[in-house]
Amino acid sequence: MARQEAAASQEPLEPRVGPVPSGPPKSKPYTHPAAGWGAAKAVAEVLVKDREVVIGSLEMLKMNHDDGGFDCPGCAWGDTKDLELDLCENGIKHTTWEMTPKRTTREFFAKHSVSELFEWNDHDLEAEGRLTEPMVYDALSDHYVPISWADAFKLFGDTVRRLESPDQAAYYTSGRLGNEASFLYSLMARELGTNNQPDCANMCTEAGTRAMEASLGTGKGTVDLKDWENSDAVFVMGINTASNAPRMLTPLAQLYRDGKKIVHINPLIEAGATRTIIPHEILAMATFHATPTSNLDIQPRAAGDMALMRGIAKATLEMAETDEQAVDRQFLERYTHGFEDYRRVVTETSWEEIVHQSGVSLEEIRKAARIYREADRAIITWGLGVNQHEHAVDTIREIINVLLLRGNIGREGAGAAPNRGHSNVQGNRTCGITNEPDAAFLDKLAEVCGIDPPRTRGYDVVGTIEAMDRGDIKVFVSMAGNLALAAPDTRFTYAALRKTDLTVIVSTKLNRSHLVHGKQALILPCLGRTEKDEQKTGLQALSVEDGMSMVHLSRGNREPASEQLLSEPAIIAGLASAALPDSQTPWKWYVEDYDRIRDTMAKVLYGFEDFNRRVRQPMGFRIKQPARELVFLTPSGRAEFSHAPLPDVVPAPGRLVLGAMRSHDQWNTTIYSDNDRYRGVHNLRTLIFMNKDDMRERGLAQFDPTKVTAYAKDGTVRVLKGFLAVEHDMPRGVSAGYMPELNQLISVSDYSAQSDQPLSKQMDVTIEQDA
Ligand SMILES: Nc1nc2c(c(=O)[nH]1)N[C@H]1C(S)=C(S)[C@@H](COP(=O)(O)OP(=O)(O)OC[C@H]3O[C@@H](n4cnc5c(=O)[nH]c(N)nc54)[C@H](O)[C@@H]3O)O[C@H]1N2
Ligand SMILES: Nc1nc2c(c(=O)[nH]1)N[C@H]1C(S)=C(S)[C@@H](COP(=O)(O)OP(=O)(O)OC[C@H]3O[C@@H](n4cnc5c(=O)[nH]c(N)nc54)[C@H](O)[C@@H]3O)O[C@H]1N2
Ligand SMILES: [Mo]
Repeated sequence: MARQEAAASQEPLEPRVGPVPSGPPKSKPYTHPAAGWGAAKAVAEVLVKDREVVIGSLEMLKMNHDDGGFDCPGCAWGDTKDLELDLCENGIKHTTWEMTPKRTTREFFAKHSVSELFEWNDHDLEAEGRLTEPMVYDALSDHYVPISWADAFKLFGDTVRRLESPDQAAYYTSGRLGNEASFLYSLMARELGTNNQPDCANMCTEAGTRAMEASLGTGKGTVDLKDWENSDAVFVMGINTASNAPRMLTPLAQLYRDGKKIVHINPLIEAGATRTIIPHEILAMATFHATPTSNLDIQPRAAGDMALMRGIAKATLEMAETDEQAVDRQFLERYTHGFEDYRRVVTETSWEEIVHQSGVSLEEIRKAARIYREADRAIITWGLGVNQHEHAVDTIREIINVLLLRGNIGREGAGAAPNRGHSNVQGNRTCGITNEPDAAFLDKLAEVCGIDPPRTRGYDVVGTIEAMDRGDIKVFVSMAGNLALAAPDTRFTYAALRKTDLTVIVSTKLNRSHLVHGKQALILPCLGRTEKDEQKTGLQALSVEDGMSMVHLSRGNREPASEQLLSEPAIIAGLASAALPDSQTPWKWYVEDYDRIRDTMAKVLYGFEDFNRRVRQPMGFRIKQPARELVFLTPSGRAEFSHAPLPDVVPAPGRLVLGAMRSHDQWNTTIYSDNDRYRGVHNLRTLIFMNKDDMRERGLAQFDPTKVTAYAKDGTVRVLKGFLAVEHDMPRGVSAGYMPELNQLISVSDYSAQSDQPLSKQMDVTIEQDA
């Protein structure tokens, strides 16, 4: 499909992603603290709805614990021994979603054709419950029909072996996949001969990884939970904490109580940036005692973060002229490289430009800089509001520049804290999932596993979609996830997926990626994280790595949703054995006992020595973080200042910047309801948040239908009609709505030249009345 064609259509692509609304849309500002009773009530509603009240609450107690429970799939926040009940509403929702008693059976598939299911909304598809057995697409009847596991593996094996080149297949990973499965999956792809290993990080946190690698020589964050507790100031940039990282509220509130400072940087003032009832403090909940979580809220323009950081650096350097302690000279001399050049770049950037590009007043920038100066130990954490822009890598490097100025790396209570998304997105990469593996890793893999891994760069997410469109990728395999909806340019992505010969989707519930399929298609249902994984030598556990680099075991304790489900490692071994009949890799033997996989991983992966023993320690183990120890694996052996000029991020006259983010009641492409409680919105997902003056200027009243036109870098134009305008407290020039609905406005060509990530938060749009 030509991009122009993909762009031409004016109708919203999906009938609806969220459920059919239960009433008229409502919007009023949310005035209660985050978490607390609203959250408790929401949890109760989910548990009652899924008739899992008792089981649900018992399961929760086993989550995130050091005594053999399972890792909460809700986010990648680190676990602690002390907080008995540091759970959150959204973690509970996410887990009970997997534990639903409902089943999507062969009778269901017999009743509904794929064309019919395609017309369903995504909420209703997943609401059918857990998948129960492998299914194959039957083109004659347009239905999915049952297939045995052996035949499913054979179909994959035969198709892959017929390819002219192993590079005609791509192996996508979503961040749910455990470490052992990630290792086996990437090994399979490389033994087959391809590095086409796109993953969800290509749309999520790639920018941060690249920035930190360039600046600090490591792609991982440098702080742990102890640091969070011991910080004097935390800067939270572009994260909707109350919805997407609720467990961060606990340290934020505790720091505030201790008189420490918290600064939120976000065009929207999110609920987590006001006050919270600390989730595990039952007494606080009972007395409605809320703790503030913010000392300063800064609302920059979209993508104004780099200019704001430059401003904080400039103010800090100005203070240093009279204040000996404002910058850490000793640290700069001993551990960094390029400071003088950076100082020059900062001096040459005028205050006028900084204020204009950040959209923040000089006074506010100085206020933030003062908080930064007065903190002995500071943490900067950032999320998608920073990662998903054109100049995200430069912006995150500017964040690191600011940290370096005051030696805020490698000290307790200080550091860089990229907020991760999926619970194991960091572990996927550690264990080999990447389209750009480094030579040292491949050498080790070759030596230990006796394979000859490919050395050329494979396709990432955007590259995979474009290659499918060209006909260069004929087999698409997906381990968890829902690429059809998560990827940009929905219409183009659908067309690209439909050109393939075979799609293989390993998942727990029915989703859009099963319905937008190749000529042949397999749905392979797997065990969820809460379920018992029984293999030949007994019950197995998988390991995961949280956003603070702690690796620990996750063990399910529920009976599987169906007897036919296989674990992800078992599915990978089945696929691999069918595609690689002469393989020397002992696939089946590995699956009999995951300790065997871990023994091999210990030999291949950096920092995994003695894996089996260390992962069984009470809280697991921490992967060595060189930058934390002030060891910088950069070419100079020092932390590198970057010197990028400020990009122009001010929208052209009449244009706005549109960002696609999450509502409170969704988990990526899984939509629980059409409410966004903390932003005060009910019964509506097809909306565009705008500043009231931007609305007035366009003659838009509350809930008026809009026509949004997005202008892509390649010159194509995409139009979306009928989404309702909703007034929100945000700067002029910024607009926002929800993913995945807004993905249809993002051209596949609109990815950052720095990170290759789709520009999910920086669409260039006009918004007008839908005549
Ligand atoms: N416009 C826009 N687009 C975005 C984003 C954005 O902010 N804006 N965000 C991006 C980001 S950050 C991400 S991470 C991606 C997400 O992209 P993906 O990771 O591909 O999508 P998810 O919605 O997380 O995947 C959900 C599916 O995973 C399956 N699943 C759940 N649990 C399991 C399990 O235990 N095992 C297996 N095998 N399957 C399971 C279920 O079938 C479910 O339907 O989307 C990206 N897309
Ligand atoms: N409940 C729940 N939890 C989740 C997820 C979920 O879907 N539901 N998804 C998980 C995943 S995969 C991820 S990656 C994370 C995502 O968690 P977040 O990073 O919070 O992701 P988003 O909801 O996309 O939006 C982030 C924020 O960026 C702000 N923003 C937009 N543009 C800018 C900007 O230019 N500058 C700044 N400073 N801010 C900006 C928005 O106002 C919004 O508050 O959450 C994870 N946790
Ligand atoms: Mo993510």
